[in-house]
Amino acid sequence: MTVCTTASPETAAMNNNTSSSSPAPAELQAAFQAALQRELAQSSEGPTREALMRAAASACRELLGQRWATTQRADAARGDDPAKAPVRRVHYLSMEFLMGRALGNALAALGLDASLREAFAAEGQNLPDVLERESDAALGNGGLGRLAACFLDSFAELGLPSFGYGLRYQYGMFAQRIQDGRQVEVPDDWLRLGQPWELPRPDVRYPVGFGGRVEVDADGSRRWVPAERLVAQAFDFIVPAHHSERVSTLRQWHATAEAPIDFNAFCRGAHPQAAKHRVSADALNWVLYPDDSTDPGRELRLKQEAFLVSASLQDLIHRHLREFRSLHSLGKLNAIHLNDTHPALAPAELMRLLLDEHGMGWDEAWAITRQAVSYTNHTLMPEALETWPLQMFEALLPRHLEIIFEINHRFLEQVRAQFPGDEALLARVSLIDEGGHHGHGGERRVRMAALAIVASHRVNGVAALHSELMVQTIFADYAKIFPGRFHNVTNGVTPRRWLQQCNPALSSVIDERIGKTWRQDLSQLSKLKPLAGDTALIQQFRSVKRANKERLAELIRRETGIAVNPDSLFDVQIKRIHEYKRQLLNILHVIARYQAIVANPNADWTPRTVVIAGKAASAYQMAKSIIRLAHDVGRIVNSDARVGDKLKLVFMPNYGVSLAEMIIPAADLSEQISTAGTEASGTGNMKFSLNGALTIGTWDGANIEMAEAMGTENMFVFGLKTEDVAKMKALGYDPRLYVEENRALKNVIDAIAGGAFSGGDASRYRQLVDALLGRDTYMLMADFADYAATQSKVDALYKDARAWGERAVLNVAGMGWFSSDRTIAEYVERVWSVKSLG
Ligand code: 26V
Repeated sequence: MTVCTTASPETAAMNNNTSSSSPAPAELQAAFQAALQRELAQSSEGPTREALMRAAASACRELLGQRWATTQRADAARGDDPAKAPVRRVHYLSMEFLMGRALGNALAALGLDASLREAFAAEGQNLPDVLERESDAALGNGGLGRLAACFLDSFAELGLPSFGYGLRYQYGMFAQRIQDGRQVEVPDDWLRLGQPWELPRPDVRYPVGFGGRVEVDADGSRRWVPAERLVAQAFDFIVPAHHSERVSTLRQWHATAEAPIDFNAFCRGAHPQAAKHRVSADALNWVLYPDDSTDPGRELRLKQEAFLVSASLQDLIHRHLREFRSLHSLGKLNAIHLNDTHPALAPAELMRLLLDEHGMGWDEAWAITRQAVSYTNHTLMPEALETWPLQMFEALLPRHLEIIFEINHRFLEQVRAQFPGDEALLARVSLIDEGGHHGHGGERRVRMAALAIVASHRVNGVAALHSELMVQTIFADYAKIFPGRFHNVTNGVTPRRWLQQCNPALSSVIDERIGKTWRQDLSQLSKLKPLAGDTALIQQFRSVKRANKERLAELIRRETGIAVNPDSLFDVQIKRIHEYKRQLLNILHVIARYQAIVANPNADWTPRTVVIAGKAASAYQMAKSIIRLAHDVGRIVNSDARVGDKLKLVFMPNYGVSLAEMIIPAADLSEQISTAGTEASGTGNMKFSLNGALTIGTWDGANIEMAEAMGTENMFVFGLKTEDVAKMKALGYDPRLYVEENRALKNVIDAIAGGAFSGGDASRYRQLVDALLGRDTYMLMADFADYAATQSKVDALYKDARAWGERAVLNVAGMGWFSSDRTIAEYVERVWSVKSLG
């Protein structure tokens, strides 16, 4: 799929490439050997796996650097052909990019796996072991960050002129250790050994201010005089296309002080004082906020957001002026996309730059801003809607606040004209929450989602249900004011990482049947549908799965000491730990099954290995308690001789992109069991199906569209629907009634409450049990019976290997729609193209 062909012959050649023309192996070998010599000169350890990995990475980096320059030249020429509508350059602003490892992807994209395999063999090492030495770039929390990484892959693949913009955090997502069954967070020092991938751009630097005051000049124009000035410095991370020579760029900003040392203070011997600016700048680089459950309410986070936005937009303007000489065409030729509200200061900053620094008038600046900006919402959880205390905002960003007031004033005038007399509506939609309620102690706050919506020409959700609920619930008022602004773009995942690279054996099986083009055009997978009954194909699927399960079993043994049987059904739930995702429902089912096995050990049980992995936000006590319960239950179940292989519960520590790449190809069953209406989309769900796992899931997020694509009969769907949840809550939901009428469920709750898994300590899970029997916000009790019954259907089908295998094939065959290439093509068509501006 190529959506963007630009005018220049150079780009056409770059795009028009079905198989990537890789550099000559000799060229790479030379670059690799030179880099390896440099590595060896820096260490006395000899050619370790680390040294090989770093040498390979720097050899690739050189090649990618060349492709980067060619891509930029081609993109800069995109306006040259007057006969063609020029392509817009997309600027994807995100506080998170969860890239994972890069070397395997780069080698595959450059077509260099084979030649590096040889080079490593010459040093007595094999490719997978070397690839494993690279640390994950984990600059994201979860779904939103990983989606951004898949998008960069698709930007490159589709040849879209683009920049991803993020921050270069020194510490990414914390590493999770487990001590005595409890999560312990350890800093993720991912830059410790240097970053073989990044290209520092010392010449790309922009000033970013904070604090200070706004001055009014004699002519009435306003000028911000910041109290503190930092410098944003660019580091590029290059993402190669797999089927052309194009690349996409992730530009990450690093903060330094404008004057890193106060020389006078230094000479006085006041060293801490002399380093003050440096320390304050460095705080911005420090750490990725690991908390997606609560608004951290921290000034530093707001500074990070403002820093990202300001540096990125200055970079955009600089490039646009270089290419087109004038700012009038900025909105037409550039798209600025907000990945959730974290970069929602962008419209205010763009207005400031256009008005104050480039002397443009309000109306033109606003028209340009509206043309450029678009926004994606990624969650309906009300606690995730960002707002900032007005006082803090004003202290840090006084000029931006003035601009937001002016945007708000004009917006509310429009609403007043449209809905005369509706004062309540004005208060609800205002960009400023006047604090007339108790939520935040009555203080005034800036509503970032409101700013993002008012300033955008398009606002989307990430799956059909989510986009519908978005306009019916959290954004209902705005949808009334701006009908037509809201739409859906269902998420997708990159098939290069999430099938080709993580599951080479299954990829070969698929290649044999339908050819290799699914890597570029995932809809090709539908050709597997008529083959789903093919015994040989089912057998091949099965043996690939079996091999992947053996590999995972070995990893589980290494990491946790637990021996699991690769013939058992691998039942997997891996994602952030959150109450709405209901890992607890999964654990309750494990306990029920455990009790049933003990009561009736000779029944014909389908052996199961339940695998859970995920991180809990550090301040999220309930999520941490769920992790501990998983360990407590696992300890009892896994050591009970009466149970043996019939049931195991494994918690794999330190979930991340690389662990997911190992686990997903080995899963038989994918758990996607959020309360209906709570999971915006999910993308893990897609990765599992793509790798031939069957899904047990609720009618939620993208599960719905997946079921529709593959045939609902091929998914194990259970539980309340969104309307049921709403109705039951309205009528007064009492979870105790469900417990009283379900003997198995009652036994489970009693066992936890009585301390059966906590050495008799009845207090350990009191809060958790009270939450279930009290409000049960996510309706676990109401869904338990159907969940357990559906799990029995899973058991029954798994016994019929042929029927199971046929469905596994149908799952893969149904996943063609869920490529991030399709997602990005939709964004281009409806949000980012010149045409979409109307
Ligand atoms: C909020 C905050 C608040 C401040 C601290 C840091 C932080 C980080 C993240 C968030 C919001 C996270 C929202 C998110 O990850 N949503 C997920 O987006 C996926 C991609 O669209 C989607 O598949 C998942 O269903 C959705 O939960």
